[in-house]
Amino acid sequence: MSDLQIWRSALSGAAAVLSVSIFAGCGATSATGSQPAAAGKQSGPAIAQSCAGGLLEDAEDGDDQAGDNGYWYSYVDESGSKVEPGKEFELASGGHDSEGAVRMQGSLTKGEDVYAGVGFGLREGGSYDASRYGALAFWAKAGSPGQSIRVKVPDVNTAPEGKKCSECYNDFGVEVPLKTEWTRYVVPFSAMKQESDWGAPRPASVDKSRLFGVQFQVSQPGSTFDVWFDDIEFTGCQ
Ligand SMILES: [Ca+2]
Repeated sequence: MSDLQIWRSALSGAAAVLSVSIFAGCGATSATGSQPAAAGKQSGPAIAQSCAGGLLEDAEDGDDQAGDNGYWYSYVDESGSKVEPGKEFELASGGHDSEGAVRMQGSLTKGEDVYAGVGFGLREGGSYDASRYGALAFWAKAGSPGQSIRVKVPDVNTAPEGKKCSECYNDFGVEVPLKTEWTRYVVPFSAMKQESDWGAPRPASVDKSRLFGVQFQVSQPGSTFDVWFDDIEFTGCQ
C-alpha cells in the first residue's frame, strides 16, 4: 500500500480526502469556531474547521517556543543522519502567507532504523487534554517532489513522560505525502495509527485527552529532506 493510499484510507472515506483538497489554498485558517462538528459524527469539512483557541503555532514571534506551548526541538538517529535546526532551534523566514515558519532540512543515512524529526511539547510538566478537538491540521510544503512526513502525537501510552510505555516512541500518527506548494493538511485523530510490529503498549487508539506533543518525522533511508511547517492547530471542535 502506498503512502498516498494509506493517507486516503486513513481519512475514512472520499469526503475527508476531498476536504483536504477543498481546504488546500482557500485560506481556511481563520479561527471562527462557529461551525463545530456535529457531536459524534465528524465529516471531513467539519473536522477541518478552525477552532477558537486551537492554534498551536504560527511561527511569527521569532522565538523557539511554539505559541504558548513548549519549545521546539529536533531529534535524529545515531546512525549518522543529519538534521537542521540543531540544538539552537531557529525559525525560518517565509511562511504560509506570513513571515515565519519551521523548516527542517537534512539527510538520512542508509540503514534499517533511520529517522529525523522536529517537534514541540504541549504543556510543561504534564499532558494536554485535546478531547474537544477532532483533528490536527497544519500547513506544509516540501522543497522538492516526492517527500513525505509522518505527523504524530506522543501520548500517555507512547511517550516516556506518560510512564506507561516499556517500548516507547511508537506514537500514533499518519504518513502524509507533501506537495511542493503550501498546502493545508487535516489529520483526524481517528486516522492516527501506530507503526506496525513494535512498541508497547499498543492500545486501540490515541489518547487525545493526554497528549504530550506534536512531531513531524522523516524516515526514508538514504533520502534528503527539506520540509516546511506553519499554522499548526487543533481543529474540529466538539
Ligand atoms: Ca507563519
